[in-house]
Amino acid sequence: MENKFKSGFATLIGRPNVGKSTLMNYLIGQKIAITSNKPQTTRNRIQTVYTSEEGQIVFLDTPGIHKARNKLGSYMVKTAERTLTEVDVILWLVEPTTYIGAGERHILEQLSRIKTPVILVINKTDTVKKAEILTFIDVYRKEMEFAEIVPVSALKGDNTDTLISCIMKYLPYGPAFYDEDTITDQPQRQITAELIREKALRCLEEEIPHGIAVTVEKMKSRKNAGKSPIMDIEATIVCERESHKGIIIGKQGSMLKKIGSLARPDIEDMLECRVNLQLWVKVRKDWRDSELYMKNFGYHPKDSE
Ligand SMILES: Nc1nc2c(ncn2[C@@H]2O[C@H](COP(=O)(O)OP(=O)(O)OP(=O)(O)O)[C@@H](O)[C@H]2O)c(=O)[nH]1
Ligand SMILES: [Mg+2]
Repeated sequence: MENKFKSGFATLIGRPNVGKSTLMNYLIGQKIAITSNKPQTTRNRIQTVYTSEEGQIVFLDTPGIHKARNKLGSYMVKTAERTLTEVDVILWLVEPTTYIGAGERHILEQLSRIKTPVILVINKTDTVKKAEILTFIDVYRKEMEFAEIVPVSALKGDNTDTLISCIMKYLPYGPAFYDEDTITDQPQRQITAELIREKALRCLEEEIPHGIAVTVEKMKSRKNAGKSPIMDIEATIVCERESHKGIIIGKQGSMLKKIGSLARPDIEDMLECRVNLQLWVKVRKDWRDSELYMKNFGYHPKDSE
């Protein structure tokens, strides 16, 4: 039995907004990566672990591959592309459409240079008619040879069992990398910052969400809280302009309050205790082009080289 166990790494890549993080969360059964309907939500590589009797898959969720417009963008794209050569199998997620745009062409070119097996995952099948899916498969099949083509809906969980079986096929036999109860390598402090950023992304419009970073300054269990522990958390939302700061704070602090009250229950679920959350807003002009600030906010440019 023991020597039949498989284990290996699978990266999720694709253009922004195709549903990589939603799919990864669904597959591991927990919300670890934040998601939103705005492109470029994920900024770092996020590692999670799926374990079954058959084997262990270590998933790498990555930032969407796009045309970078600043240092943060290049960092994100490099972070994603670097995973291609580090894994046993690549999951390339695409939208359910017959149109292959410049974004997909760029990814096809990257994939043509490597030997790692690629599973094409056509996501969001809940948004199209079943009969149409075959035409998408045909269009992509002409572009390159895929190890497998699997249509799924990350939102509804359709066909995800098939996807897991397909991934297992391409993993080598070997012992698990992590305990079976390990879910992620993300520190709680980082998930806290990300959950706050997710609510900011969801509440704010226009260009503001892209220029936001979140730092957690304090995370401390309150002493003498008795049977029902409380964590005191202080975090800062960093933005790029004074005018953005005003919008993030909102009229009499209403927007900041909204972001905080949406983030708090999620953080409480994750930490499994009550949370007292205090949010601040700070301006750091054009931080997305400053390596120093990026490093401060958890995006280490050297890591992606
Ligand atoms: N209808 C439908 N929507 C989906 C599905 N999967 C993801 N979405 C939605 O697509 C949007 C983007 O999802 P994300 O998981 O954040 O996408 P991503 O690929 O991780 O995006 P980046 O991190 O920006 O690269 C969200 O609004 C999701 O709810 C799906 O199967 N069906
Ligand atoms: Mg994502």
